[in-house]
Amino acid sequence: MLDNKIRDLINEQINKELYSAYLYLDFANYYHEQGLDGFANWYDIQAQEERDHAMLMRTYLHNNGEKVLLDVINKPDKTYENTDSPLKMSLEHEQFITASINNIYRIASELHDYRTMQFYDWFIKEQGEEEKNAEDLIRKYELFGSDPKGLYALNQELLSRVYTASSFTV
Ligand code: OFO
Repeated sequence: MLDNKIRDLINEQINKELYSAYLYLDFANYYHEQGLDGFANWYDIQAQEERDHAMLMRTYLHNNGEKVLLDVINKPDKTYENTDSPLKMSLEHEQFITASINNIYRIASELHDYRTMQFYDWFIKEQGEEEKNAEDLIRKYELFGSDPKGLYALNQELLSRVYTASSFTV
């Protein structure tokens, strides 16, 4: 059994991960509409990964005899003014998620909940990678996105991304 505070925070985090999936699907829809299938593919895969994160946390609660409480997932309400708007929003969103996961880790540490800290070690590393990926994409867009050939090449690069399930298990 986990401390109620930790249980509630993990349930909230599951909702945030599912919202992340929803948000990234919305980004993917936008890029499909723009004819940028590579960018759309990138965010389709991001959405799958976010769902996986939610499922890992769900399994963690189950394994610890805790109740999983699914809450309403907010509607993505973003408007995209430019082709790079989702890229910037993605970085901001990942920073928000990192702060949220760090908060769970901090509280687990205060409660001497070493099991939860160990579980979230993987997510802390993952967030570092996701923030870096988001920053790299913004940078590449700044370098190549304004040139049609550059944008085409970047779109092709993102189209080659394939989904691989995480090797992390609970
Ligand atoms: Fe769930 O990995 Fe980022 O947000």
